[in-house]
Amino acid sequence: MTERCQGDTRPRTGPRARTAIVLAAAALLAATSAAFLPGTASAGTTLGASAAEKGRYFGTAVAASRLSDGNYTTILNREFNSVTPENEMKIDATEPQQGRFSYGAAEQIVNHARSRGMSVRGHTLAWHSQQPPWMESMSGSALRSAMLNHVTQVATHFRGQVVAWDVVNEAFEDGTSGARRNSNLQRTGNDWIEAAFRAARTADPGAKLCYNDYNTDNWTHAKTQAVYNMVRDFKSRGVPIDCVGFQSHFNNDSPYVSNYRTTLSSFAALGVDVQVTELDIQGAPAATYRSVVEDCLAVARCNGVTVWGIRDSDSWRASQTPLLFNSSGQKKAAYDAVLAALNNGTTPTDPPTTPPTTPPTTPPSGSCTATLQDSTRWGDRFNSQVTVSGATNWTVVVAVTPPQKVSNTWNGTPTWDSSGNVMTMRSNGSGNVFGFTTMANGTWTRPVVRSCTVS
Ligand code: 9MR
Repeated sequence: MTERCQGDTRPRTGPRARTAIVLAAAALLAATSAAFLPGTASAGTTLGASAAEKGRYFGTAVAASRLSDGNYTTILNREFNSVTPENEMKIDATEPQQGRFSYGAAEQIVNHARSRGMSVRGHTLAWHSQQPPWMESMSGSALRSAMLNHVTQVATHFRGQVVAWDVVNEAFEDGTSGARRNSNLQRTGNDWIEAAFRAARTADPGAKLCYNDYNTDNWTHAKTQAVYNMVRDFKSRGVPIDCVGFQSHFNNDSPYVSNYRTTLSSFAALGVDVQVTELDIQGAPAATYRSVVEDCLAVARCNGVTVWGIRDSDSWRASQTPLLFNSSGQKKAAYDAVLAALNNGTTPTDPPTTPPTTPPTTPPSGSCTATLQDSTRWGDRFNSQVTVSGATNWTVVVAVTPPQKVSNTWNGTPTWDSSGNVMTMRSNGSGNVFGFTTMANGTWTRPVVRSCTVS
């Protein structure tokens, strides 16, 4: 029998209801256990939780102006575990006058996300578009210095809060030339991109640094090949690049193609992570959404998928109804397809290895008990799940061993101590099983539950 703790506000129930609850709990436990056996289907019920069980994130672009819309934030908080500010971190927003930085709207999104355990993608530090007027009219070495100062200031301001930065956005020409886009930044010298990456690395050494672009999905296209060659060159010369973002705005003129998976895996083979950064698909066909997610899951270094908005009415291409929720916030068929793909997904190019065989740890408890179990393990990271019994409003403290880092959590609200190694996870109404992904960074020590208390 489960001990009832002080602060346990569960309603007391009669014998029949108790039997039903016990049966339901047993079924849930069976489903949950199955979910964490490598290679089997899992039972996540939201995009973020299901993606996290696969060691991935599922994100969305967020507009600060919509955070006061309850329908919008309900879906955001329920479904997503990563956010990208849609416009609030761009150059015109963060440095409207030269040397005068403005972070209010970006911070609103960052705080909303991080206080709920969501990670943040930073978008974008250097771009030919959405430049403030003062920058648009600059050129030469003055522009180069201003651009590098911008990268340094913004990346420094958000240091430690952004897991991945789109350092440079859309620097290549469309069409068949494979050339760099002719922009004021490009005219400062061909090395402007690598200069931006080096400045970003110095400013925030802990963030992944990405190159991000559109129409780079089709492996046979000149633009895709041009970006690939740049990344290969950067890797060979030690330019600090960690990831490539594929915006993936698909429509009738620029459709999804089946070689998309080849594109993702070919870039990953260069030694960079890949991320689907701005996904939307004209008409939101369920099958295409499913394919995109399956392609990401098939590539071990595909970290996650971000859709470019929540409801169709939030989209920059609203008339194409390209998103997962309709304008009233209801789930579309594409949503179900994405969730199913996430729950069915395996990582065939990087099969999980056998989890450590040490028995589950049951630490001494105060008024509740938290049991940590190993689940899926990949080449660079592993998942753990913690089952809490004895309380619904619990707080569990878990520690990982440096240089391990927790990269993702689900079914709880985490906060961190200053070292970043001790996570305090609080219940958020998602039940009594929470999970997290630990980046091993070469150390495979099991995380340890330090305490379980009733909040
Ligand atoms: O969704 C963004 C929209 O609100 C802005 O008006 C537009 C201005 O350029 O930028 C949109 O986001 C773009 C993103 O930053 C980069 N890739 C293309 C996106 C869609 O235009």
